[in-house]
Order: sequence, then C-alpha cells, then structure tokens
Amino acid sequence: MAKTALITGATSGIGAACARKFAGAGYRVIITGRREGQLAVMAEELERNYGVEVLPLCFDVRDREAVKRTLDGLPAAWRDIDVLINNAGLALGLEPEYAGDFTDWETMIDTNVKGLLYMTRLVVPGMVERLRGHVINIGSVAGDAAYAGGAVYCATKAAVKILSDGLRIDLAHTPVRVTNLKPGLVETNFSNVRFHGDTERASNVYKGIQPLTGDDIADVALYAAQAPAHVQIAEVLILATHQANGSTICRQ
Ligand code: NDP
Ligand code: 8X3
Repeated sequence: MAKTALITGATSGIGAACARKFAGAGYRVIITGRREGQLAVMAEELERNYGVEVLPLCFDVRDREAVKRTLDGLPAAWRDIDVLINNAGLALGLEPEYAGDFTDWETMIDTNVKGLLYMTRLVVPGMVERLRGHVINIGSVAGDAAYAGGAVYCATKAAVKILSDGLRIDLAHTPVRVTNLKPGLVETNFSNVRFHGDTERASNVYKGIQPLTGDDIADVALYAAQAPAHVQIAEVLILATHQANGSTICRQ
C-alpha cells in the first residue's frame, strides 16, 4: 500500500510544493490549511496530475480542539501517517522587538510553535506504535540567529530547531526519524503575509537575488523521507547561492 504524508499549510508555497512532490512520488497525501476553497483546488490538481488519493482537511493549527477533533476523526484508511510535514507557519511584521505588535507575536508563536507541537503530539504516538514514521519540520535559517526586526519570528524558528532536537532524542529508541529543514529566502506568499498584503514591499525581498522556490525545499524533504531506513537526515540548511545567512544577502 502507498505511504501516507500529512502536510500542514499545503494551500501555498513550500507546503503546496511538498504536496505535489510527495504525490508525484506516489504518496497518498493529507493536505491541510485554513482555506477550504484552496484546499479543494489543490486536491483536484493532485488527484488529476498524479492519480493519488488525497484527503483535504480544513482547520487552524492554532486551535488545539480543532486539531484534536480532526485527527481523532481521521477515517480508518487515513490513520497510518508515515510522514508528517509540519510546515504551516508565518512571519508577521519587521518591527524592532521593542515596538512589535502583540497580536502579530501571538499569532507567530501560536502557529509556528504551539501548532507544530499540537500536530506532533497527536500524530507521533501512532508512528511509535507502528514502529514507522518520519517528522519533517520546516524551520528556517532565521532560527540560527536573529536579524533586525525578526526577533520573534527568529525565536519561533529557534524553537522549531530545539523541538526537533528534543523529539529526535525522545524517539531515538524507535525507528521514527526527525528532520529539521532550514530554508533561507524562498519566494512564496510568505512576504505578502509578513507585510500584511503590501505586495510591493514583499516583492522587494526577492529583488536582485535568485531566491529558492518551494520546489527546491520539497526536493530535500522528499530526499530525507526516501533515505534508507538507517539514515536520519537530522538537519539541513538550504540557502540561495547568494545568501550566506539570515542577514547576509548579496544582491546584484
Ligand atoms: P506561504 O504563506 O506561501 O504558506 C504558508 C502556509 O501555512 C499556507 O498554506 C497557510 O495556509 C498555512 N498556514 C498559516 N497559518 C496557518 C494556521 N494558523 N493554520 C493552518 N495553516 C496555516 O509561506 P511559505 O510556504 O513560505 O511558508 C511555509 C513555512 O516555511 C513556514 O513555516 C515558514 O515559516 C517557513 N519558511 C519560509 C521561508 C520563506 O522564505 N518563504 C524560509 C524559511 C522557512 P492557509 O492560509 O490556507 O491557512
Ligand atoms: C524565512 C526566511 O530569512 O525571511 O524563514 O526569515 S527569512
């Protein structure tokens, strides 16, 4: 039977690219996000292009009860999740830490940290029971060091690194693997969201440099998932060629 991958935030960007990449490799995919219409469009595209089974699930990863209700209510045929890609996440704002917006902070922490934890807590026990599974967290270069105006976002991605490391330690006695992928600049809807819909400001983020694409990250996720069972790709930093770290970007 084909393996099953659950991808959070599969309605856009890196998550959508992972859904396509894993479906293309023959995985059945559970795609999640908050936008029901977009999930339906993705599901139809994946079924049509790759001929795989798709289960779209609409919920907000910040809503612990909704996450639990949805995962507890998974149809029997979809319960055995082989790969969990904790991708749903966002940055909001680029203000100095002493001037940031409380609501933006709470949204980032609730989504990037608490949402990832809810998913992990509810999916991983089944993996341990079945002695099979892989958690791929989408961290960031932003988790390696702070950059100007990014402190809270960077802190959430530093948390993703530590939560990945902790989970790997707690699962070391099992065959379940944990990977933390740390992309640099990837051109997606990320900056539009960060700048609250200011598309001009968002497009400037990718000016003068060839950024990564969602596909570039999905390639690495699939590689990690398909590595032989004794190989655990623990962490990968993926940068555009002209980016050296979170704050060193060489623009032409
Ligand atoms: P996008 O904005 O294109 O995609 C974000 C996805 O997350 C969407 O599918 C969105 O779905 C989903 N999402 C956001 N909030 C929630 C929520 N509360 N509940 C459920 N789903 C949610 O951005 P990216 O693809 O770039 O971002 C994906 C991940 O990659 C994030 O964790 C981001 O931090 C990380 N990342 C991005 C980088 C970049 O440069 N783009 C670099 C490094 C890491 P919907 O709106 O339907 O809910
Ligand atoms: C997203 C990459 O550098 O914009 O995590 O924070 S960055």
